[in-house]
Amino acid sequence: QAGKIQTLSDEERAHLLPLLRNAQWVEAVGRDAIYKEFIFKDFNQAFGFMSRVALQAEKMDHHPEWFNVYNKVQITLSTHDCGGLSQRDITLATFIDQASLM
Ligand code: H2B
Repeated sequence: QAGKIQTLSDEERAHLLPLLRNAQWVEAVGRDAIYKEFIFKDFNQAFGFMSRVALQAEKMDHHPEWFNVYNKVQITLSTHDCGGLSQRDITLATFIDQASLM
């Protein structure tokens, strides 16, 4: 995590964005970010998921933008340190998908 974080290159995007799309992540409108909506059985499941993500985000020092109502969690990932999508967002998105299946 040393050095200045950079937004993903065109080459990295060409490779990664289709994989993210397959996992239901979409490119945000009007900004360099990715977005996904998660629906759980109830608030307890949603908040358990958010707790797992929160602990990992703090470990990574990389935090989601998110919105929760009851069983719904909407997440936007972007890296404000570089003003766009970086490898950190990809790493966190991968963790988030795993955490949503627990
Ligand atoms: N989270 C996200 N999503 N993007 C960042 O650039 C970021 C972060 N930077 N969490 C971290 C914290 C930075 O502000 C602190 C000072 O390390």
